[in-house]
Amino acid sequence: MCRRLAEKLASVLADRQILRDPDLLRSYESDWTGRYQGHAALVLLPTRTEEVAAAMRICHDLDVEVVAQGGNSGLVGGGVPRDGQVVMSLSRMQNMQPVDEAAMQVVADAGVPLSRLQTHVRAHGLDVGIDFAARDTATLGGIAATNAGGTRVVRYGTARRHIAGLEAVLPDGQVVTRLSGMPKDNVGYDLRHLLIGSEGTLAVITRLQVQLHPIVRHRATALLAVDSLDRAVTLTSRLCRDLEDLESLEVFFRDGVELVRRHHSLPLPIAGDRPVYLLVECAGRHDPTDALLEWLEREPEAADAVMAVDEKDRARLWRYREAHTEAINAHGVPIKLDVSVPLAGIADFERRLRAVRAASFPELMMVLFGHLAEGNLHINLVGEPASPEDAVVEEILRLVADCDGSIGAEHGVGQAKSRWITLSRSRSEIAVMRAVKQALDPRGVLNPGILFPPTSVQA
Ligand code: S2G
Ligand code: ZN
Repeated sequence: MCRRLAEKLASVLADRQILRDPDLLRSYESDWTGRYQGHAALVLLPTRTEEVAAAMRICHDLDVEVVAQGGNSGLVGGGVPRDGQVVMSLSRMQNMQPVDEAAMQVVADAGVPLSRLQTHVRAHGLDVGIDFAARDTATLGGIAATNAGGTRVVRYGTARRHIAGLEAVLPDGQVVTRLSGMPKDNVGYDLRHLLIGSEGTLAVITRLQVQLHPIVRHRATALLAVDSLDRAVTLTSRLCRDLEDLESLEVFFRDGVELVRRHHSLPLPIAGDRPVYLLVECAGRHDPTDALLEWLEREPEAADAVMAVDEKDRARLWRYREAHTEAINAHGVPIKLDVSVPLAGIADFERRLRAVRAASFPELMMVLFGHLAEGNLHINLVGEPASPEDAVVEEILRLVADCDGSIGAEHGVGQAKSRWITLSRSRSEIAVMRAVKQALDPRGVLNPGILFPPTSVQA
């Protein structure tokens, strides 16, 4: 099969676009945390949609499974092969069209890293409403496939709100293109929204039309230290109510700060040893500093706060938040669970989660951080669990469900949480999702084992 497959693929791709050498395959076979490893039969490096379509058609006709991969910055094992799939890497698809200033949109290939797009559009006085620490590696295709969030969701929403159109290759090689970009283009089902968040299970997204917004050049950033997540939630509600230029509201805790401080030899961000930190950033066309400063001065709960005095100081404060991932990974390969809980119940969830850890897996270090305004916590567990990892994951995800939360917030479901989707989706919802998968990918060649539970697990 492999020889016949390689021969057919050689008729549509150049030899340098078909990787076979195990040493060359390796970086595509493991996710960046090292937690998800697999084996690729081949890695394909198409440079444009037509090549993806031709290669997809060949794989489909030979019943060869395909995993689409962007920057391989995923966190749930959704973009790495399991056992002999072909990896369709979009990393060579990096074309960006000129910015459409009238519509404030731009069409870009799926393999463009977020930071490249940001540079491209900022030169035109426009910006992307999505941002997060992995901006140099995460690509537009993966951002769409997982409906990524990041640190500006409180103001601009998740990826779904920023994709005005897309082009994708269906499992049988057909190309669907909807790049009209018009705000009102309602003719039947919206394939764009069906594919956003589908984690490469329905189609390979190859181009995106990104909705931009006028760049905001003035930023004011403050770090608050508070005594509990309850207090942080109270402040969050007030900040969202009072500050029209609020753009980021990030929460992290004493233990994560300690890890970052040790990893980077940093001082305490604020004098004193407080359990919870809230990073607040406002951004506007006019300087929001005074508004934020006045709010801090009149808010009695914000007694312990520092304001960034300049760009360098702003970056200093953000580092305590953005360095969490790397500091955790330096400590060991984490079990990462990205969940959402209704804001009103998130403090109670945190207490119960810490109690579960203490009772069920005290041997694991647990670091929490995330995007508080949307109730999104990133749960990181590091160490050798005494019980099977699945048992640890299941106990936490069942607690999330018990707190009316969602087991998937912004990283996708991937391999990591597929067996537990019934905790956040009803059987009828899963039946509809399976029907859509069956309709678009009847041979099941696209990203099998992702999103849906293994058939052994009835869901
Ligand atoms: C974040 C990505 C990294 C992680 O930093 O907001 O979504 O470690 C995360 O979960
Ligand atoms: Zn996040």
